[in-house]
Parts: sequence; C-alpha cells; structure tokens
Amino acid sequence: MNLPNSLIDSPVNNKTLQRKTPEKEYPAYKSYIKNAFDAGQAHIFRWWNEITPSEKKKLISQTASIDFCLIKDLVNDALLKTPQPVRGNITPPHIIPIPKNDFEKGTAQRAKQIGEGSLRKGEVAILTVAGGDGTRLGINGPKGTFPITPIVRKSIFQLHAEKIRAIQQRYSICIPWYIMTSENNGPTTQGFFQSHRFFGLDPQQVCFFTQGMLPVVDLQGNLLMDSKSNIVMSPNGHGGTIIALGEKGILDDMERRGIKHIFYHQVDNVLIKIADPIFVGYHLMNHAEMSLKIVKKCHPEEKVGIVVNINGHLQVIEYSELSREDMYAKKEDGTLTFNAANIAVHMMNIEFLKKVHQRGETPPYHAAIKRVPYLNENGMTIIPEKNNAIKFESFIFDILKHVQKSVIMEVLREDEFSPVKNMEGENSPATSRQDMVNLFGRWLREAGISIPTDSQGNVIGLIEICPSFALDEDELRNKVDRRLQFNGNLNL
Ligand code: UD2
Repeated sequence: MNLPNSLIDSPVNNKTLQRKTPEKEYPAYKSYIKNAFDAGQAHIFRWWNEITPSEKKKLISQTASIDFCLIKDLVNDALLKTPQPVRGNITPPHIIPIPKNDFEKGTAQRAKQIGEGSLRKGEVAILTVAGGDGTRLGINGPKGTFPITPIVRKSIFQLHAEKIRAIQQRYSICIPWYIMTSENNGPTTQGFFQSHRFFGLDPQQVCFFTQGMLPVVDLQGNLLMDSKSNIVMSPNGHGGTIIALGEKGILDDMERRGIKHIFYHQVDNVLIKIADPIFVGYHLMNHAEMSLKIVKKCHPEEKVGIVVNINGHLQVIEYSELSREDMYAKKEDGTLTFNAANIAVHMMNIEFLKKVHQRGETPPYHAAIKRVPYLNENGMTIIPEKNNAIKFESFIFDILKHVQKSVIMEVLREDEFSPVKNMEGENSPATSRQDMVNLFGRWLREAGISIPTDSQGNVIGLIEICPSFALDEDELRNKVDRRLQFNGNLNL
C-alpha cells in the first residue's frame, strides 16, 4: 500500500508517521482503507495528520461505506465510453387517452370505482421521493419545505399532507405515507415534520427512510472532498428507492400493513393528484406491475424523459439520451412522434418490487456532469464556474425493463404536472403558483363563478383552495357558494 504524499511529506518523524496512518489507527478498517488506496483514491487521507479524532472516525466510516470497485467501474464507463443516443426500433407506446367519447368516459368511470375500492380497503400506500439535493432550485434545505402555495405560502410537504388527509377523510382510511430522503436532507426533513406536528397526520403513518449515497468524483475520476475530512457524497438517484425499499425492510413493513400497491411521485410536483383512483383502477384492471402517467411534451427540447417502446419493450429515454433525430421526429399531422413525457407518477406492485429486489435487479447508474464546490490540494475551497464533477444516479424507470405488464395513462399537464425545479423561469415557484391559481380558477369557472383571465389565459388575481375544502373540481362544485364574487383574492 502506498502512502499519500502528504503523509510522507509530513513534518512529523517517521515513528509518529507510523502511528498516524489510517490503517494503524483503525486496524479493523484496514481492508476498506486498502480498497481506497488500491482504487487510486489515497488522496482522501491527505490531511490525516491535521484532522481531529472525531473527524478521522467520520472519514473512516465514510470510506467504509464506499464500494470502490463500483466507483472505479462507473468512472471508467463515464470517462472512456462516449455516451450514445439510445438505439433500436423505437416506437410510440400504447397510451390510454384522455377520455373524449362516452365509451372512454365509461371505462375511466369503471377504473375509478375499482381504484376507490382498493383505496377503501387500504391497499395503497403513498411514496414520495424527496432525496434529491435540489441544487437547481438553490434553496437552503429540502425542496419539500419550500413555501409554495399562492396565498398562504404552505410548504410543498404541507400541501401533500393536506391532500392525504382529505383522501383519508373521503375513503375513511389511514394511508401510510413513505418519504424517501437522503443522508443530506433526512434529519432536516424529519425535523420539519416534527415542528409542524406532521401537518395533522398521525406520526405513525409517516415513515421516513433514507436512500444510499455515492461519492462525487472530478473529471479525472478522483473523489472530491469538501473539507479535510469529508468526501463529497450525493444521493444515488431515485432508482435508489428500489434498493432502499428492499434493504431497509420497507416492502416487508408495507406487506405487514396490508399494502399491495404503491402510488409513487416526486416531491416537486405541486399539482400531483395523490392516489388518483382512476390511475389506481387502470393499474389494477390491467394487472400491471408498474404504471406511468404521461403528459404531451410541450416542445421538442423539454427536459422530460420520453416513454417509448424499444424493440417491443417499454422504456423511458431520459432527455439527455434522446437523439436529436428522435427528439424532432414528427408524425404526418405535424405533432411530435415521441411526445409521451414521463411525469414520474407511478403505480407499483409490491409483489413485483419484491421479485426485483430478490433477484438483485437494481437499476444501472447514469453519469451526470455537474458543478460541485470542492477543496483543492492546498486545502482551499473552490467554487467552480464550470462543470467539474461527475455524479452517479440511477433512475427508477429503468426497472421498466423487468416489467411484463404496464399501463400508460395520459393526463392533462395543466391539471396534474407543475414541478418546482428552478428558482426562475420555466418550472419555477412563480410558474407553479400560477399553475395552481389557474387550476383553481378552472374549477371555480366550472362551478359557474366568473374568473377573469389575461391574454395568456392566466387568472388575474390569486386563488388558493385548501385540499380539506375541495380535493377536486367535483367536490368544489358541491361546496362552493355560486353567488361568490371573485374580487381578485380568494382563499377557500
Ligand atoms: C425528472 C425525470 C424526468 C422527468 C422530470 C419530471 C429523472 C432522471 N428525470 O427529471 O424524466 O420525469 O423529473 O419532473 O428522473 N430524487 C431523489 N433522490 C435522488 C434524486 C432525485 O429522491 O437521488 C427525487 C427528487 O427529490 C425529486 C425527483 O426525484 O423529487 C426528481 O429529481 P430531479 O429533479 O433531479 O429530476 P429531473 O428534473 O432531472
């Protein structure tokens, strides 16, 4: 084993040096330390002689948590293989359309009854993935804590919690809510729920679990440090849900509670129709293992994954992996050939997930080039101006390749999809708030109340409707006073 230069060059005499090497101080961890050295990552111990005993302990336990062989393989793939656009016989998949005629409306109604039946029996759990770092939004803290609603500024988590309470009331049930966080944001997320008394939910029904983490490397494949004792780690992608559900015993916990299906969604979509009974019903009617909701892509370069069939098998191609030719391909009527945008709303069957876990069919990792602050070899923090790092993430939709039966259901973007991704511009808090106001405006208009809009179709003024008042258009129609005059600010 070669010692890192900083240890050899250290002013301490050789005897002290002998005592102070990581493997001498932590003999029980010798094999993990050797793995780091063998993988060419000895520099993580560069400041060993300068850090405190508790920092040493943390660095050693971080080292022990890293699969250096995996990282080496991922780095080699990322650095040596040129990413290729996905190839094969790519065709659009079969999609359940937004119901237009009586037949389609009747089928949707049947699906709804079946979905409601399953919800009433307590067979469905909610799973929210909230482990992302949310770097694009640039807030200090988990994305779910962001104050989002148009008037009251409830947090995204509160909004989801209130929808769950409303569903519970509607179906007289208690729905287990599983929230996946990461080591980076888990404690803050749990603290947020505790300080808000779980937004009126029973703390027993809210189950937090953490996903795995992977080290972040520079463009040469060296692990990055952000302090003299800390390796930069990043959540392993929402595909990490599959590993965590199995390894942390969550699937068993779900089974114990009588859960058969999971309604999965991303924390950042503020229009999410949690546990939509029509979607649940279609999933059940078709004995599907994993189902997806999609919306029509709004422009060829929109940053959403596209649901396609490749050589007859369902797959989501991430926006960064779609060839320009397929991105711009058009049908005869001028619409995009591949326009089924994945909004990351899924139904998943517990039995299917157990099989995936037992067979060790975990989703593969994808490399993403990002800008990540780090400590240079002189111990100075560098905030890079350009992309300098590689993060490795797995995607939940990659398990589609193990799926035999699936349902893809189209929904209206304006009704169900408005994610908060960026601080400004597209998919920002401002657009999400406007989308909420516009949705509530449409519900009110359907109930016969006049709501003014501007030339873009945006409601002029602010509206907020609490899920406990109305979870959907039908409930609002039954509850709202039709004599209501909108004066530009309405909080129901
Ligand atoms: C995701 C999808 C994209 C589209 C879009 C819709 C991927 C790779 N792409 O794009 O196809 O569907 O969403 O909004 O998913 N998360 C974790 N742990 C992680 C990483 C992410 O829990 O390690 C959560 C994160 O908290 C968020 C969600 O996954 O709720 C999406 O993450 P993202 O914002 O990085 O995904 P994005 O916008 O690139």
